[in-house]
Amino acid sequence: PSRRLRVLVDMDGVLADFEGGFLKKFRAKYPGQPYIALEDRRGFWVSEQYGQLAPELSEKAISIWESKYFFLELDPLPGAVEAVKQMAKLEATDVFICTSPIKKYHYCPYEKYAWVEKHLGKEFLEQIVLTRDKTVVSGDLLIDDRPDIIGAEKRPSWEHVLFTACHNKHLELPPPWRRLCSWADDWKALLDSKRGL
Ligand code: BVP
Ligand code: MG
Repeated sequence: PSRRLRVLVDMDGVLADFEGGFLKKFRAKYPGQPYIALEDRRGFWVSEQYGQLAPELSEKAISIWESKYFFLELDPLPGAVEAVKQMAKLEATDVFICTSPIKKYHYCPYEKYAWVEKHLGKEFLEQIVLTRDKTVVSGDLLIDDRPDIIGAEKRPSWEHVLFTACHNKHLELPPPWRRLCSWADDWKALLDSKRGL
């Protein structure tokens, strides 16, 4: 095959443990407040589900990821760092980290770059795409935990493969949707299925 494969890999919920980091810091900052165990998470928006528990919990939840060091201190998800480093070394394969910053921009964009440098190394700073609209980024695959990725481009070039997360694991995906269940799942076979098409 003459063409290189371009893989877009999401960050929150795919490389970085947004849900786990959120819950840990929420419980530390608001002890005694109700919270949602990861097994009970439903729906992409943490703030919405917390708001359903009690109206004031929505803004309390938001205050967690708007805080300094929230994004920087997220732990990598199991196997994520190793997988992305291996992926980037594959022949004829370009890997980009495609991630949406929150609109409160004071810390998040900086900390996303710092996280990538810390866990993946300086070389990967070249591979970061920060965008609120992933449909305008071209690629063969987008590995992302958000089920509904829409935007200005109605026919994105990538196939969205849903990365399993606590909030999406119960969703039944109609064909031809595919999942990557974790980084222990066969991501190399997934990439190979897109080569030479
Ligand atoms: O920056 C993260 C956190 C934010 O959305 C972005 C998800 O990025 P991707 O992984 O899709 O690239 N975010 C925001 C809210 C509520 C905002 Br009000 C939320 O509930 N969950 C969430 O992830
Ligand atoms: Mg995500």
